[in-house]
Amino acid sequence: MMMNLKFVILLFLLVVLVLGVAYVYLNPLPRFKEGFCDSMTERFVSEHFKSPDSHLVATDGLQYQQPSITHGRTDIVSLTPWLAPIVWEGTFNPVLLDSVYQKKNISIAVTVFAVGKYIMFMKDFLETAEQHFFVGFRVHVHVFTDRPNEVPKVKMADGRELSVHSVPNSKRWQEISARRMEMIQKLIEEKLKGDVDYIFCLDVDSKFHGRWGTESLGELVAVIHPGYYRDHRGRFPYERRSASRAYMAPDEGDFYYCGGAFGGLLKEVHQLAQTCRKNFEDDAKEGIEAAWQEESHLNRYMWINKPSKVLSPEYLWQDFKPRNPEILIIRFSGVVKNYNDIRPN
Ligand code: UD2
Repeated sequence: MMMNLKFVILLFLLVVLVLGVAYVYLNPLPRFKEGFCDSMTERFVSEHFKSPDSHLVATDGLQYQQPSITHGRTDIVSLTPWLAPIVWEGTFNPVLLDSVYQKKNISIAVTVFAVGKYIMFMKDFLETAEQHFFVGFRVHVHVFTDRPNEVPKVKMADGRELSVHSVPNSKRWQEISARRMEMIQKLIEEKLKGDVDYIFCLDVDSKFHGRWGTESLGELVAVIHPGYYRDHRGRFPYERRSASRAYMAPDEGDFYYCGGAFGGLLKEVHQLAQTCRKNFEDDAKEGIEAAWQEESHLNRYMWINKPSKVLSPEYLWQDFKPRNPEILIIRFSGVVKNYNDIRPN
C-alpha cells in the first residue's frame, strides 16, 4: 500500500515536471521571443566585436568641482531601480568625462535615415551635430538615403567623416521607419565591427541645440520619450495586442523610450537591432504590425534587456512642446513637421 502511494506521488511529480518543461518550451507568449541570440549569433558576437574596456583613467592634475553625495538636484530622479544612471543636466561633469574618454580615443558611429522628402532635414541635422554632438571626438556619420546626390556638403572637423549608403524608398513610412533596424544590423555586421566603439541611431527630423557627449556613453543606452515621462505606464503607447511580439501588459514597463534615439556599444546595438528586426518580421508574417513599429519592439526589448544608461528627455525633446521646469537644457529636439507633406502615405 505504502509502496503504491509513493509510486503515485512520484508519477504525479514526474507528470508535473514534464508538463512544466513542455509549457516553458511551447508557450507562444512573446516573452521568449526577445532574447533572440542563438549560438550562431553568440559566435558572431565573440568573434567580431571589440571587448569593452571599462577602465577609466583620469587626467592627473585636472581641476574640477568636488562631487557631493548630499547636495545636488532634487527635482528629478537620476537612477533607475536597476541602478542605471538617468542623465540630466547637473548630474555629471563634462570636463572630467571628456578627459577620461579622450584618453581612450573612442570612435562613435551615427546612423541617420533620410528617405524621400526627409532629405530636407539633413542639412540642419549635420550642421548642428558639428556644433554639439561629441565635439572633439572621432565621429563617423552614416547617412542612408534614396537620394544620395542631395546629401548636403557640410564642413566637418578633423576626425569626423560622413558616408552615404543608398537604400530603396517605400510606399509606406511605417516600412521606412521599421526597416532601419535591418539596415543598422547589416551596417554593423558588414562595415563597423572591429573599428567602432559606440553607435547612436538618430531620427533625421531633429536638430541639436546643446551638448550631447561622453555623458551619454554606455553599453545599452535608451532615451526617455518627452511625451510620456510624467504618465502612468498604463497610458504608454506600447503595443497592447498579445498576438504581437512587442506586447506589453498594462502593469509592465519602466519608461516609454524613443525610437528616434538609442545607442550603446556596437555589440549591444547589434543584438537590439537584430532582435527588433526579427520580431517585426515574424509579426509581419502573421499579419500584425506593432502600434509604433520598431519603437514598440524597442520598448519591449528594453523592458527585458534593461538599458545600462538612460538619457532624460533633454536628449530628445519636441519643438512643439513647451519646456517643462525640470528640463534645464534641450540638447536634441524633433522639428515641427507636416506629416501630410513629407510622408509617402
Ligand atoms: C516616432 C519616433 C521614430 C519612430 C516612429 C515609429 C521619435 C522622436 N520618433 O516618430 O523614431 O520610432 O515614431 O515608426 O521617437 N523616415 C524617412 N522617410 C520617411 C519616413 C521616415 O527617412 O518617409 C525616417 C527618418 O529618419 C525619420 C524616421 O524614419 O526621422 C522616423 O519617422 P518619423 O519621424 O516620421 O516618425 P515619428 O515622427 O512618428
